[in-house]
Amino acid sequence: MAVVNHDTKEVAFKIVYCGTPMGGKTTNLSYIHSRIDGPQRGDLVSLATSSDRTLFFDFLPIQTVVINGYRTRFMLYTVPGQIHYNATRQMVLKGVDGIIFVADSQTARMEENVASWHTLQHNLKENGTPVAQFPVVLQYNKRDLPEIAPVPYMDFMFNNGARTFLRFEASAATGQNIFTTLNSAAQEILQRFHRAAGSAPAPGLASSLHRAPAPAA
Ligand SMILES: Nc1nc2c(ncn2[C@@H]2O[C@H](COP(=O)(O)OP(=O)(O)OP(=O)(O)O)[C@@H](O)[C@H]2O)c(=O)[nH]1
Ligand SMILES: [Mg+2]
Repeated sequence: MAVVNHDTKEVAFKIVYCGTPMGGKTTNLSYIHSRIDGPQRGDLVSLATSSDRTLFFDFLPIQTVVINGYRTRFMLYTVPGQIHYNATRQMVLKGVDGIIFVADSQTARMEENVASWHTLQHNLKENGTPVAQFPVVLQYNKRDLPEIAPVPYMDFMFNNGARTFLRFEASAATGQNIFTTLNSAAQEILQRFHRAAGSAPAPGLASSLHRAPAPAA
């Protein structure tokens, strides 16, 4: 649920990266953190185990456009993918405005992708934000690896219901479509927010997340 602060003239939205254990949720946030200009982003906070598995969540605040005089912030969170952390996932999902579901494209991970997708749908229903009516974007991650499932196969598994989700082939390791995924989720969230408020959405959000130039090779 968007948090509007009329005193500081800010509106904040919460985006949560969910998905398969080791699918690349934390790597998405690390990439975004490394490529956004300093003043536009806060610190990346990661609560992880010694082997870099997310224990509670990762958190990265980013600041984007000014809409009707209000500064817009997106609070990016990840959840732990490991099956036994579902209570934590449900806690992090409280107040969520939009979801990015990160699936691991490797053929061998398909069963875990499906289990994670079902758990997410269950959690969103419990949260009162069923997947059918909520901003959700799919990301088929790790497309840089060999032995990945064809996109039509992944669409058949995750995107063949009554609602067609926006979905992107991505690689959090190389940055392929990482900002495209984030911008699409942000657009869906803003459109929903403006529909509810009866106002016009801001144009061109996609260009408002300024990417720092790629580091020299
Ligand atoms: N080749 C490749 N490796 C990736 C990609 N994204 C993530 N990885 C690797 O996959 C492993 C797991 O990535 P994480 O970002 O920690 O995955 P996670 O979804 O946050 O995992 P949990 O927090 O345990 O659920 C790490 O070794 C990453 O470097 C990708 O697009 N391509
Ligand atoms: Mg993680």
